[in-house]
Amino acid sequence: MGSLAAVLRHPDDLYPLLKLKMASRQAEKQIPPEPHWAFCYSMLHKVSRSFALVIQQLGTDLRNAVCIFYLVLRALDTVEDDTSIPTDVKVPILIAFHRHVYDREWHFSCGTKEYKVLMDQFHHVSTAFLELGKGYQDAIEDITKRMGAGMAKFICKEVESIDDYDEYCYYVAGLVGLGLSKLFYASGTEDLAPDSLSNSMGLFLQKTNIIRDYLEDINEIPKCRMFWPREIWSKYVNKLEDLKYEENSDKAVQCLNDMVTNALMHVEDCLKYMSALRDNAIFRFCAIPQIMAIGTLALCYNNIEVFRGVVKMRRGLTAKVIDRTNNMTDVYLAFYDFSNILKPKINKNDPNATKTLSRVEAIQKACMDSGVLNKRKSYIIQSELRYSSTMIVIFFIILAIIFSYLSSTRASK
Ligand code: IN0
Repeated sequence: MGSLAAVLRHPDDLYPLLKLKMASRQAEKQIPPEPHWAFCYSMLHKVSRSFALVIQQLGTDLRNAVCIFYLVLRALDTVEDDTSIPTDVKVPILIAFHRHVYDREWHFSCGTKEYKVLMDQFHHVSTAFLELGKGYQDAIEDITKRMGAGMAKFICKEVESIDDYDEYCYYVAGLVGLGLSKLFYASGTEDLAPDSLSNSMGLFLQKTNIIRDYLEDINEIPKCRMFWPREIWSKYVNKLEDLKYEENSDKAVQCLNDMVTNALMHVEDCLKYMSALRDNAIFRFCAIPQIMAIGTLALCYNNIEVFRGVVKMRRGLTAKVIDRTNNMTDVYLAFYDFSNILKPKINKNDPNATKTLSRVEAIQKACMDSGVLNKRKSYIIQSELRYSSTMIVIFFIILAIIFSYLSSTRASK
């Protein structure tokens, strides 16, 4: 019902939604016949729907490498997240994970739902890993080793300072950026990107997830760890969980805005990274999650709902982003548009208003300096406005028809 109402409110979502549905069906039909690859791709579809779709467009060898990289990282994450595993058992598993991927016999039962299946049947992932080219295997092994060690370091360490926050995000997401850049390079289609830019790509996505998932994470049972740095939240409340209580709404929104402002710092690096990509499939694969992230931040900024429920981009807008992101012009337009949604939400009484505004303006300047913005109107927001006026016209036409029908039936009585 909710999605029907959303489509009625945004009728131009319908076409991209149908296209996405068909692409998703098509991708599910293209699951390879070999049992280990079939397991890996169906697992990928289960744990990440839109990611599984964009991955599908990569060339076969790179696609297989990214699929395995993704599942290995998810498995590592499942071990890190499972609070029922005692630390003295967990730490050696995280540290040795890069060696387990070479061992077809290895498995460790943990996690829940689809992640439990992934862990129980991890031999399919290692069998597929062993079929990848050496360049891909080395990149996955290296990143898994560094990430496992970083996760182990943070098992007993709280995220206190902003430096800790950046360091934690580097281990769990920045390294994913470094690894993907290595895989793209190994595929022979891209130059090796500078580590600092690859890191920013991961940090921007991960910080957005950490902001968006505040309520889900704080309410998790058994208690999970939180990643909002004390250096930020302690300016507003005494305990991180106090942000969710109604009496602290003003402070909560100010803290949220501080977190969003911190995440925005990575945008210029991300634009630089994407503008250097040559291969169209790799470009789309990288750009779609980035646009989703800036869209999510624009939605979360100054929004108390982050502390009350789920704040996510509607499915139709996601479908539009997937459908309409094809080149750097689209990326600049989307970043410009979403910053324009965020900008008027900046309240001059917010303690970080000046900082936020200068970050937003720096992003808009980077988009403007690309020289492509004047050439085309935005694809996301302009069309939203156009369609909402279309909807008003349609509404009045329907009203006129009903009115004339009622008047004619009354006249005939
Ligand atoms: C990712 C990233 C990802 C994709 C493309 C390029 C990247 C460059 C640098 C770093 C990460 C990059 O994308 C996924 C996106 C994803 O999974 N989206 C979910 C939706 C959601 O809201 O979570 C979906 O269902 O589609 C991502 O978030 N991460 C990720 C993990 C592994 C790989 Cl190989 C690529 C997770 C993270 C922690 C942000 C890096």
